[in-house]
Amino acid sequence: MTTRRQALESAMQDTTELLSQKLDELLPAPEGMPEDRLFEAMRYATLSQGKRIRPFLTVKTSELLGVSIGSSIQTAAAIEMIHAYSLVHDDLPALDNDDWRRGAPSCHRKFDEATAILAGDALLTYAFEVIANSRTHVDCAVRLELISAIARTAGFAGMVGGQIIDLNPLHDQPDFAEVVRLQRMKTGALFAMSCEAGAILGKAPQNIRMSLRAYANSIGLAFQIIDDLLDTNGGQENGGKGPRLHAVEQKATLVECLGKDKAQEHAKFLANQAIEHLSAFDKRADLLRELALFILERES
Ligand code: GRG
Repeated sequence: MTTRRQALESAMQDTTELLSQKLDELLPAPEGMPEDRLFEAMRYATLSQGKRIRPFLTVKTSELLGVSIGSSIQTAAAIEMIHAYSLVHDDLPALDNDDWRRGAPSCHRKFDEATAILAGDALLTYAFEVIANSRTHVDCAVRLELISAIARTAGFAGMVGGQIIDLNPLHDQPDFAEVVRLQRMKTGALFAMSCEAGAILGKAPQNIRMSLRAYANSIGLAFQIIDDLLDTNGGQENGGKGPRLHAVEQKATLVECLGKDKAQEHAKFLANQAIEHLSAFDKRADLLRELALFILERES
């Protein structure tokens, strides 16, 4: 008998394969042009082995709302490009200064700093070109709504805003609410967007959109707590990032606020809360429910 976890892992594998094909098709390929190095860096950053959680969220929320896989995988590919850009830039010496990403040298270590900056820029801008394409959705109003929501997510009110707060903490001992706000912007915003994308593509009513965002907010925060717990333990086995104790110690995290045990408990509470947010859906949302539990138990 297939367990829920096996079903989730198999569904995630299917999405990963579809996504890899789509990214390979969309990303520019080196073909003897002066800009080949840029194309290679864009591919290196995007086609490497990530967990592909955000694309999975877009594909599965889309499926719940009857959206075609053609639309959802194209949208998921654009969102993954934005995720890849954020990792490339975050690893740069001016930000986290990480030599490793996804078990391999980070983009600026593999290529060079200037190429990594430009590859990140190109991935971010190309993501919007992909969303604007009619293959994303036939209705241009839907595409415009996606563009607007993704721009808000990636920009000063979301990922970039979260990143600057993370770099320049206001004071030494930020409280729980301040750290939650930071994590919502830095990590949670793209999780929420990945789920909301399905709702936008499916022209879902507001209550469904809100339920999916609430689900994503809860798993996004749980994901970040687990990530910080993994970072606290450090080690090369941690997603190939290598020991990051130095980085964690300087940053405001919920693990720091709550302590390891309470942080773990809070992540569990958030995963259960996420599952409750899916109460409007029948068993077709079971993979999303299982994902909330998977996030709690992940080891990389
Ligand atoms: C705008 C430069 C910039 C950054 C925005 C998202 C972000 C802020 C920085 C990325 C670095 C980082 C460690 C963010 C915390 C969220 C997180 C744990 C990202 C890694 O996500 P995974 O584990 O990565 O899903 P994979 O490699 O599996 O895709």
